[in-house]
Amino acid sequence: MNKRIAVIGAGPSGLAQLRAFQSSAGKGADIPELVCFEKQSDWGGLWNYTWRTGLDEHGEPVHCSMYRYLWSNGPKECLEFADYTFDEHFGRPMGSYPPREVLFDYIKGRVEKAGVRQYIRFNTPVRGVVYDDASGQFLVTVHSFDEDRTYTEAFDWVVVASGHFSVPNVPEFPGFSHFGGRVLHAHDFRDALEFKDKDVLIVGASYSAEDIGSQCYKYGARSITSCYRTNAMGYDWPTNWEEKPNMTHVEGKRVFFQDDSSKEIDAIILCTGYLHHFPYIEERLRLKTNNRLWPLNLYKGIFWEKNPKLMYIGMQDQWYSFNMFDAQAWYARDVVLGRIALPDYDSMHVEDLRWREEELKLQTAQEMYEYQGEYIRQLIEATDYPTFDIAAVNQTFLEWKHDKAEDIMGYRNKCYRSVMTGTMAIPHHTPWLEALDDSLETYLSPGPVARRA
Ligand code: FAD
Ligand code: NA7
Repeated sequence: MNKRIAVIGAGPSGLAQLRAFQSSAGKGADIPELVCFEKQSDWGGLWNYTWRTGLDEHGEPVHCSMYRYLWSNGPKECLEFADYTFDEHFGRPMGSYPPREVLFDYIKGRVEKAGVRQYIRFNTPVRGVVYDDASGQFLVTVHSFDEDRTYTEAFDWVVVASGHFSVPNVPEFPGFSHFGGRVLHAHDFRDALEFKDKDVLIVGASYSAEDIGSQCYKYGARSITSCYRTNAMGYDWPTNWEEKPNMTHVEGKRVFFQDDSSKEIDAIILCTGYLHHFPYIEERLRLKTNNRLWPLNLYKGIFWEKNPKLMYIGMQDQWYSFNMFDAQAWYARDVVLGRIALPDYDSMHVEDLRWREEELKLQTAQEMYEYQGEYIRQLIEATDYPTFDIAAVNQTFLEWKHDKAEDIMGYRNKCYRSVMTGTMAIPHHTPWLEALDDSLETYLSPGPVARRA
């Protein structure tokens, strides 16, 4: 095939796309030339941890939003690759909520086996994507930091897999500019030990709020106050954690809340979410959405309806993650390979609007992950991605929700069964709250490892 496809980003979504094509090539299919542009020096996306915050060594915004001591916030059994199981990678059962480094190792294992690193140009941020109506191709402009050179190449398709949990949404509250402590966004949070013995305020009520607050608690913050805009998280928090309605303003180090209470605070951590931000994509091709289950204008949640040679992977809010990216990548691949035909614009958009209509009716968490599960099921049905029991994964999500409601600081000690292999997870050697060392070495060892100072 004398065609070219650009994949932007080598995180789990971009790697899923490379793996999808490689899998077809392995079965004898003629695939387009693959070029993946990755701005970091390694693959893994958010899972590729860096201590850096702000700008990186090249003056590029740091992509990483993960932090030290981050453990999976959902059961690994819900994100397992159907074509590369935890059993295959680790060769033995383990806990259900591994730390970041362990999941990073798993993500790498699949793509190392697939041999797709050769397609990736690292240290190469994409600076521009425009569609050239005359040639019917995309012109992708990138900068190579290794060569200190900006260049443009033409592609027949573009897959945007640059993620959407990296550019912080940063609200401002009156008094911030004179706050006597530190204000930071979750994106710049790296090490909970910084907040030991401090009174911390967490703004927001979603995953980052819950997890960063829990990290601060685990590593010795004096108190945690969290505040919400819409709904309280409502867990049975430890005694030094209180939840309040949103903050209104700050005076010195005192933070005021909507219930007229106030508290002296050392650090405010804005866990206020992220922006879908694609400044490098020309306006008429650019996805604009908030973080939700059904961003509009993407047929099948993938294809830019006005120009479906442009595809987006992983742009949804994520109950499902790695295996959803796979389902999308396999589907996108089959469209590129001509195995699946796309309908005309009107039909695509009507279907798109139908999914949005359904999304707007969702009330409960259960309805939400079942909705996303059904979406994935339909995608998988159309391709040769190994089918798996979505209903069973939904059931695991249900148990996870119950386990969290029962014990927010203990749910990570629970174990679930893999729907891919039937393997039951086994408890980690140290309960999560006491497991201060999150290294791969310690996690995989039979017990805590004595580490050099
Ligand atoms: P990313 O992982 O963000 O990867 C995008 C890649 O694109 C990056 O490598 C980036 O460098 C590259 N890139 C960006 N812009 C450019 C550019 N202009 N040019 C070239 N390359 C570019 N999911 C779970 O399943 N379980 C969890 O426990 C979990 N925890 C999370 C915790 C945090 C703090 C966050 C922020 C997210 C978490 N997630 C979790 C969700 C996470 O979004 C997915 O797991 C996954 O990383 C998404 O993959 P992605 O490839 O779509 O995006
Ligand atoms: P989310 O899930 O998008 O949540 C953002 C949260 O921030 C949500 O609770 C919002 O409240 C809250 N928010 C946003 N703006 C404000 C203001 N101005 N004031 C108060 N609260 C605000 O982002 P997360 O970072 O938690 O999670 C993203 C990913 O990271 C996720 O996949 C995880 O696995 C890790 P709302 O409920 O909208 O009122």
